[in-house]
Formats: sequence, structure tokens, C-alpha cells
Amino acid sequence: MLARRFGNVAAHLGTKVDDGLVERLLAGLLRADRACLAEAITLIETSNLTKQRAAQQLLAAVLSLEKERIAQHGKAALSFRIGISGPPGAGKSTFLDSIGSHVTENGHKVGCLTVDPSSRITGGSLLGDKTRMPNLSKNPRAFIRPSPTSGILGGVTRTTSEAILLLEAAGFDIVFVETVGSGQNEYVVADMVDMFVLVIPPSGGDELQAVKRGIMELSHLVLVNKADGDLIAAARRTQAEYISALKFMTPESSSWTSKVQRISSVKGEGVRESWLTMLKFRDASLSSDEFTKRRAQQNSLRMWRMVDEHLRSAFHADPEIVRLRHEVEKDVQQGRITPLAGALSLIDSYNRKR
Ligand SMILES: Nc1nc2c(ncn2[C@@H]2O[C@H](COP(=O)(O)OP(=O)(O)OP(=O)(O)O)[C@@H](O)[C@H]2O)c(=O)[nH]1
Ligand SMILES: [Mg+2]
Repeated sequence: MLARRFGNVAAHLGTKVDDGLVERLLAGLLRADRACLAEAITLIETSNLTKQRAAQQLLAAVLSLEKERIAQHGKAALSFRIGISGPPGAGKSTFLDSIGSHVTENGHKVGCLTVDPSSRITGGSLLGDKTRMPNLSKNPRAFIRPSPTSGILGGVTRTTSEAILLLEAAGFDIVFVETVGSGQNEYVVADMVDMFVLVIPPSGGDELQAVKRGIMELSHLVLVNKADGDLIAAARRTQAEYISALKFMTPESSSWTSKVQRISSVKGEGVRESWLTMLKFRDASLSSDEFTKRRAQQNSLRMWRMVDEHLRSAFHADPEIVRLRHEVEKDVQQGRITPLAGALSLIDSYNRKR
């Protein structure tokens, strides 16, 4: 049955299935085999083009099976992807450890991905994430995976969104994506999840923290973490400040008003309530159809970004452009020609060879 279905996908792609690798990984994913899931994620992260083709075949099969599943069970069977962002040390991982455990107790399987698109350093983060999620990393119903290295085709954005699809194929119906707030990472993550959650610590003063307005407008839920011990009063104040600030902002969604809640991840307080809020958001956006519309938009956006990225790098790597660029740049800098004339002359040289 699997082979027959998969055969169709291979036929659709017009290529022969790679020596059993794709079929083996697909079968492994469908029986929720963790080693196969890890291997499949490594496969999508490869920069080897032959393996990359196999990875895309695997993903095509995963997508087609997912479509069948949703056609059969309806939209309520869609997974739920939640982005968790916030300043360094806000307690994102501690929160994930806590909510992840709670969610698995409610019968779900939880995937946790960490993304750091601006960083070229990885390896160390695996240990970091696992030690910061001591409960979840031992939980058989959870799967934690750190950010891959950048510098691969389509970058971390592609591999993370593809890793989400693989996790879902292996039955992880709730996927959290953690990223450190940097002003850029948040947008990258917001474009690959259904819900965006901001985790912040209580602020000392009475002014709003340096969270950018744009990031707050993206946030469907703001969690003021560390609302325990000496920080309880500060957490209350911070919550009030964010509630009033949000009143003056444009909500991201027309079916949802952003919420601000206090939690203590170490004590596990407010964690259950934050999960209930997430479920309410999911219900609201599923019934208004925003949920599926957002995913559709994210997919086309991602495709065009990859096209843009490819075209830009092909242009800059072109030998004719490499030969001409300094000369034309100098002409533009010294005001001999306008920037538009310079751009057109480079584009013409590039197009002439096509
Ligand atoms: N008091 C208190 N401390 C907390 C709470 N949550 C996290 N912490 C502490 O805050 C520190 C940072 O926690 P992490 O969970 O690693 O924070 P993070 O946001 O994931 O950090 P990065 O991934 O490095 O940005 C740790 O020392 C935690 O023990 C909380 O609810 N209350
Ligand atoms: Mg963390």
C-alpha cells in the first residue's frame, strides 16, 4: 500500500525513487521511528544535491499523505505550530520544558525546534537546549532538535519549515519553534508558524522594554515569565504595561485580540492557562479560516523568497557581472551615470548571454 502510494508520488515527480532510502525513511516516519526522523531531518539539511533531490522526494510524499489525511479527517486534524520568541534569558526553554510536558500529558506529541538564523555557530546548542529542557528531553512523546547550520540551500528558514513537515508526518501534532529575539529572527519564525508567542521577563522600571513595536504587533500572546518570588509585583506591572500598549497597536489577526498573561515556568504556574489560550487561538483562527489562509500565504512567500535568493546569487556569481561590477560601480559613485543607468547596463550584460 505504502509502496503503491509512494510510487505515485515518484511518478508525479518524474524521477525514480532513490535506492530505497526515501521509501525507508518514509516508512520510518509513518511508524514514528525517532532514528528515521532524525535521519530525515539531517537529509533535508544536506548540501549534497543528489541527497537534496531524495529529500525533496521524501517531502513530496509527506505532503501528499498529509493532504489525504486532512481530506479524510478535516481541518481539525491539522497540526499546531507555535513560535516562541523573546529576549535572551527570558525563560523560553524553561517554559517549553514546562508546557511541553503538560501538552504531552494531554495526549499530544510535541516537537521542539530551535532556530537561530543569524548565528553560524551550532553544535553547542544541542547540549544547551537539552539541559535547559531536562524533562522534555527525556520524554518519549517529545522530540527536540536544534537549529541546523546556515549556509545550506534556502537557509535555516527552509530546513526548519521542512523539519516541521517531517515532525508532523511522524505524528508530532504540536510543534514549538524557539528563537532568540533579535529583531530579525522573530519575523523569520513568525512566517513559519500558526501562532506567535512572546516570552518576556518582568521589567525593572515602569517603561516598556525594548521590544520593538513590530514584534509586539506580531504577537498573539505575550507571556510575562518569572512571575514568582521577588518578581511578582514587577511581573504585574509589566503585564499592565503591555496590556495598555497593545490597545494602541494593529492586531495581526482579525479573529483574535492579543492577550498578556503572567506565568512562572519554574513553578509551572499559569502554564496550563497559557496552553488553554493557545487552544482558543487555534479554534478562533480555524473557524475564521485564517489558519489555512496564513499557511497558504506562508508557503507562497517562502517559494518566492527562494526564487529571489537564487536569482540574486546567480546574478552576483555571473562572470560577466563580476568583471563589470567595479567599473560600473565607480561610474555610479562618481556621478558619471545614474544608478538606474548603471543597474540597466549590468542587467543588460547579464541578459545578453541568456
Ligand atoms: N525565577 C524564575 N526564573 C526562571 C523562570 N524561567 C526561567 N528562569 C531562569 O532564567 C534563566 C534562563 O532560562 P532559559 O529557559 O534558558 O531562557 P531562554 O529564554 O531559553 O534563554 P536563551 O535561549 O539563552 O535566550 C535560567 O536560569 C532559568 O532558570 C521562572 O519562571 N522564574
Ligand atoms: Mg533557550
